[in-house]
Amino acid sequence: MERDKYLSAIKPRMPEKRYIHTIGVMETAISLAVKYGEDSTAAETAAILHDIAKYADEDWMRQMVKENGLDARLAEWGSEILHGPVGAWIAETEFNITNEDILNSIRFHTTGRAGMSKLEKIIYIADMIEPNRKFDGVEHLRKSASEDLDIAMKACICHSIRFLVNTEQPIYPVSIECFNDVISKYA
Ligand code: DGI
Ligand code: FE
Ligand code: FE
Repeated sequence: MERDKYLSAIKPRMPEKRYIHTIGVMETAISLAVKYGEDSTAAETAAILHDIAKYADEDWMRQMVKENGLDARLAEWGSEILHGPVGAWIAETEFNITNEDILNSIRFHTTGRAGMSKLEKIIYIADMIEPNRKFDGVEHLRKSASEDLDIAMKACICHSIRFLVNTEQPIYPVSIECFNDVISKYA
């Protein structure tokens, strides 16, 4: 089964805690896919692989970005922002995943982006609300995900941008593009 193949590929690349998080994202993404009429196998694959590059060496990731023509804006950023795009590149080159929607769901799982697909929203939201996540406001995000995918997406990106501003962290332009897109559509 593909699930077992992907799970055994990610397990040695991350600490136990991150693996447990990944299982939580997988289960949450599958249930959102069933609820909102998305392909649950695609959701499963994207969820299992979404953090595959989380513990990759930062300099190696920067090198991959350069050598493989990934978004040039990434060059200035650390592993928090690099692990999505580099993870998508690993999924494509090492696991031969060709489904662009799965690759984009991995690529944009940290920042979101303008014009996200249903699968991309599912992975972005599942990453934030999976059962092992514990932060103020997560219950509200879980409740909105049980009601409406777009309203949940808006609540999640707003939470993320608010957190970054409150903690005085630089915001990657693609995160802002996501925020602007979502608030203009779902005011
Ligand atoms: O990999 P995870 O911890 O499961 O979650 P993630 O990929 O959504 O986020 C990783 C981190 O990146 C998290 O601490 C939030 C942070 N992040 C998200 N968007 C931005 C960001 N950090 C900065 N500096 N700028 C962003 O736009
Ligand atoms: Fe991540
Ligand atoms: Fe994650």
